[in-house]
Amino acid sequence: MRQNLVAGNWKMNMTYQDGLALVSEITNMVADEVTNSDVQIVICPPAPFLSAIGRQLPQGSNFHLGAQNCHQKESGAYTGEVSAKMLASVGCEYVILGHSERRQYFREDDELLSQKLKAALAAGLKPIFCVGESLDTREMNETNDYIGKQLQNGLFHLSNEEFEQVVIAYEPIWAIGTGKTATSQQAQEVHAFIREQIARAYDAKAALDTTILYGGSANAQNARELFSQPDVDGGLIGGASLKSRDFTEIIKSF
Ligand code: 3PY
Repeated sequence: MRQNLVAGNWKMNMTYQDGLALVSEITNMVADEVTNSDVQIVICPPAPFLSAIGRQLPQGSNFHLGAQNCHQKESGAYTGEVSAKMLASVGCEYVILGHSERRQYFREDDELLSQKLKAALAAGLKPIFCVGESLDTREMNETNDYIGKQLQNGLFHLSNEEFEQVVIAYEPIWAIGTGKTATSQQAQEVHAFIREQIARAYDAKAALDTTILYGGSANAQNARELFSQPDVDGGLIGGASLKSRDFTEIIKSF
């Protein structure tokens, strides 16, 4: 179901103690706003803190726990890896898949991401599936082609029922960790394009019902403008999710 959603992607930041302190600040600062609104908040800490952070989130509230990655197999001899089933067993409801940092540094391609999506869905997790173009691709006017292929090859193999569980995040690579943000108009154009592609691959209802987040240096200053766009349903937040004041301002930006 389409909903306003803000997810904090901590990436490989924070110690256990800092993470607990941050979550306690966030939940205290926005307890009332979150209870009285329909915005969903997903906290995605590093894997070792998931269980403890999950216990700290107010139960039965709009706060949810998410992971930053999962392995494609359910279990086995894959030293150092974490399966979707394990994530679900510690209370995760969401998992980020296909973040450009994983595509770039860990060579995750459409084929692998397709397997990870299936594994996440089989474990009952909701994937937050990331797509986004490089600066070169944008400057060559190939953004739509590029994102269309990422969707087609990585995501649209899912059945209608599986696809209903998916959140999409548009994260232009040139805006990640660079301090550059897409203008609200650039974000809106790509989000509208993604919705059109969903309508073609599935149907108009699926397109209307899908939550599409913007990510890439979204912050307390630009969130309101971005979230006011008709096809932007919230944000996948990097650096600004590590500061309670910034993250809570973003949560209040709808
Ligand atoms: C960023 O905003 O830097 C992100 O990559 C969010 O996932």
